[in-house]
Amino acid sequence: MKILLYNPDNGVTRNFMPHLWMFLLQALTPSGHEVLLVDGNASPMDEAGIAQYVRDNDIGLVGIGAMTRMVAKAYRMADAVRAVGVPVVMGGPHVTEMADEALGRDGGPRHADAVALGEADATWPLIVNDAARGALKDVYAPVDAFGQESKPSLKEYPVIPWDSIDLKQFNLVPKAVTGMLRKIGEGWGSFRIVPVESGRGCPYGCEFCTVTGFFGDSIRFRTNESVVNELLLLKARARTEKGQIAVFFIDDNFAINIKRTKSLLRDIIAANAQVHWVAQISANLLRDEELVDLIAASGGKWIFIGMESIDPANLKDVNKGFNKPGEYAAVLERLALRNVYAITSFIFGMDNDTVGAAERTLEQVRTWPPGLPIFGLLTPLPATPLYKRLEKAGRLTRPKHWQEFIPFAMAHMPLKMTIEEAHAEVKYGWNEAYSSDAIAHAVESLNDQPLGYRVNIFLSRMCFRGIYFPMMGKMAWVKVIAQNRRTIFRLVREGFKPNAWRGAPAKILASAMPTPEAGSAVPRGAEG
Ligand code: B12
Ligand code: SF4
Repeated sequence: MKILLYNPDNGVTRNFMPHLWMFLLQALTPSGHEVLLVDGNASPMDEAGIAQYVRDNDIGLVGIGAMTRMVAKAYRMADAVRAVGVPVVMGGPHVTEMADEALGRDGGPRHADAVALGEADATWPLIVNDAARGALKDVYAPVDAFGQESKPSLKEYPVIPWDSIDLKQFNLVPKAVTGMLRKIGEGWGSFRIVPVESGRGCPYGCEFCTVTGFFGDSIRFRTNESVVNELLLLKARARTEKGQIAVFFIDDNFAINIKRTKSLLRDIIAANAQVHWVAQISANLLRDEELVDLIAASGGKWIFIGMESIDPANLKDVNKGFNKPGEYAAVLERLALRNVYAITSFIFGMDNDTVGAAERTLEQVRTWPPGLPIFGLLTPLPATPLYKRLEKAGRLTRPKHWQEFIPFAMAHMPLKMTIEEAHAEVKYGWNEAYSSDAIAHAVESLNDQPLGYRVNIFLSRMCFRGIYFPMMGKMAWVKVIAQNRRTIFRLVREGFKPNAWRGAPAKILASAMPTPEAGSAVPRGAEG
């Protein structure tokens, strides 16, 4: 049987990384079946397109995964597939919480023939076998022999064949320049960000987050060896292709067990498996100097930190009081000293937010080492404690907001401002943080660093603009480049100076530590 795994486009941001679930389920598919992958963010498709694809390729089963924000599109695509007589199974965080919606048991239309609840590592092979003999059940739940919910241990993690998977649709280098860029240094003919997980679960239970409910508070890890082998495979592929691969460790809190994270990072270094990587780590865990040393030495370049708010009252409200805004600056300095920078994520529309929250946040951000700030609105995702609290208080204005997804739009009444004011805050945050002045300031703050670091922060800010600003067309890009022409001109002029790409690579020279070697994702010059 031919199986299509499809991930709908999210309708807001550009895709910079494929979704792991597709590769994982592909690797877990019983032999004898062929699995095709289509990520709508990279290969846009509409309802007619998917119906045609399914017919042309003689597909016998379609699997669709979706976050809440993509589920309306996912349902439309599922309807189109079912209309041509091919069964659809849906999985992922949204349908796990809203299975009745997907199955049409809540009074609405049915969109899926079957729903996979929770982690589908163990149920996927059963689903495929049932589909192959035309006997799909409505619901597949991961349970043990006693009918109790069971979570995969991750100790027996499948090998994802990264050396042979077709990754063409995920190359971030524009086609027109791949030939030329292949010849530069170790090769820049392709640049891909690849998701890798080293563990699952987070016990912190922040009020707005799906993770603790979905993955459970029992944390599970892969073996160091299996993660290291995956990195080695990716590194080898980058080298053969004369391209670059960076890894996004998608663990919700990559350092949730610091001892184990340190041991993994040491093994990565020992096996010479360093690639440049990004990971999500909460600020409280970044107090540990040795951990930060190992992050830098093992190839860590960007750490995603869910700061959420600079107001302790807001943090307490959402059960994230372990974030201490008073230490944000120190945490970021500790990273920056090793030339590791942060993607700092903020949420507006929280209960203690008042008008001006975005500017107050930016006042702080401007005093920190440069990074990539991102902004969102507090969103009641189904089955989260936040959803339940707001529902009980009668504050949900769009209780089924996912049925009509609107980017950057509140679905509940904030307490100390209006919905429109909250929208204005998030818009202000994006506009100000990515203005040409803010970008120039970020670049200049690294004037004591080799040019590579300044080019890196400039390009990263540009990429984030491209990813997050709603659908930037060619003309919008021309405008952005024109607005940033002074910074671009300065960087280019400096690039031609002798020794421009050399210099002390970091304020702390971790001389005792090995540095990431050739084959990593940032130009060699950035290493100084
Ligand atoms: C990586 C990641 C991202 C990436 C993008 C996604 C990508 N390209 O991978 C980035 C960082 C950009 C991102 C951004 C956002 N994310 Co995000 N992200 C994640 C994260 C950390 C990992 C996803 C992952 O790969 N998990 C590992 C795989 C193995 O798990 P999985 O995807 O759930 O798949 C398993 C099962 O669900 C199931 N399954 C999944 N799909 C399917 C399909 C079929 C057919 C079947 C049978 C089974 C199945 O089987 C898999 C194996 O067990 C998750 C949290 C988490 N730990 O999952 C949040 C998460 C998915 N994100 C979330 C959110 C809210 C967002 C944002 C909206 C946040 C924001 N406010 O900006 C944005 C929007 C993203 C967008 N562009 O639309 C929520 C989604 C909740 C929900 N109900 O929708 C999550 C769960 C985190 C949370 N805080 O609650 N995210
Ligand atoms: S620390 Fe992050 S992953 Fe863990 S519950 Fe809080 S928001 Fe979710």
